[in-house]
Amino acid sequence: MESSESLADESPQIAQPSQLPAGQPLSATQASEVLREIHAPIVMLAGAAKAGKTTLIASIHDAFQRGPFAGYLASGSHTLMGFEERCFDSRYRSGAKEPATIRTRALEGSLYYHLKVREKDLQSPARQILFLDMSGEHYERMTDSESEARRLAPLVHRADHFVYLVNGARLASLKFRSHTVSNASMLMRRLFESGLLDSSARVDVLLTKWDLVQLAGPEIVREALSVADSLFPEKERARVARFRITPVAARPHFLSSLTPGYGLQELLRSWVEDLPKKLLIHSRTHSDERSGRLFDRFALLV
Ligand SMILES: Nc1nc2c(ncn2[C@@H]2O[C@H](COP(=O)(O)OP(=O)(O)O)[C@@H](O)[C@H]2O)c(=O)[nH]1
Ligand SMILES: [Mg+2]
Repeated sequence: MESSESLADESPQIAQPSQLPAGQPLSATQASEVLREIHAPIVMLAGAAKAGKTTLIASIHDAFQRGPFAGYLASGSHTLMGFEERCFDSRYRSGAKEPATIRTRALEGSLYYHLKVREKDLQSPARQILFLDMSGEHYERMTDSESEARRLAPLVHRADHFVYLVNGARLASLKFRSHTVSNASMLMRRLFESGLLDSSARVDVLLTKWDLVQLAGPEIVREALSVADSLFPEKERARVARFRITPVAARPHFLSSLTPGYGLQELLRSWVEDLPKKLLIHSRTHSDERSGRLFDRFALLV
């Protein structure tokens, strides 16, 4: 089986661990080193090209430049330069009608962004989080090919939160809706059928660019919500530990009344605060009081 590192090998321009202070996004190997040190939860962002993955990460960084966000202050990042590069393009074009984000090149493979946050009252220790941004091409290939899905399996299993971005603007558009729906349901089916999402998975479906959906009118908002709801059958939702659908607008259009990072504050809190998957599995195993085996009950006593 191929390891997750093989994806990082596709990223020739990524710095080596010794160059970490450069603040560039981390490859899978570098992220493992950070993880060993800090036990940060991993938030894996999945979705077609242009769904809004990179913008989401950049908008969280941007929000922290303005002040507290989700009740946190930013207190550092190993990947500051990477964040800055992602944000630069949209800041530079702040006068433009449509904010734009530098495209995640296919060659970049899997890139991790690290963030350290602290409650704004500074009463508790800093918490850390890693976002995994992968080029949409990986997900498109995964939809078509079982072997690509297997290739990504170690990353999906390792992620504490599997976040699937559905392009809300496309969901709201008559022209693109059926294509968006069929792609999204094919990918979710592949993830369930190949066992990539199991009973320990926490899945967030984000309906991105919600500002554009709202600008299209209340009827379109209702339609987009009901299409999104029907995309993920109850039976599949019940197979994972948690399933939520949240409309978000990382970088709203200037005509929209939504504020930047709309919908992301509660999500960020939950991604930071929820027990990492590893600990969750342990705590579940240990609290299995139904087990009659003495050895299992022993685990409850220690
Ligand atoms: N109006 C609007 N545009 C957005 C929003 N989020 C992302 N975009 C735009 O959608 C395009 C694709 O975003 P990007 O983050 O590069 O998608 P990725 O390929 O999934 O990483 C860019 O032009 C973004 O500026 C949003 O919340 N509202
Ligand atoms: Mg991208």
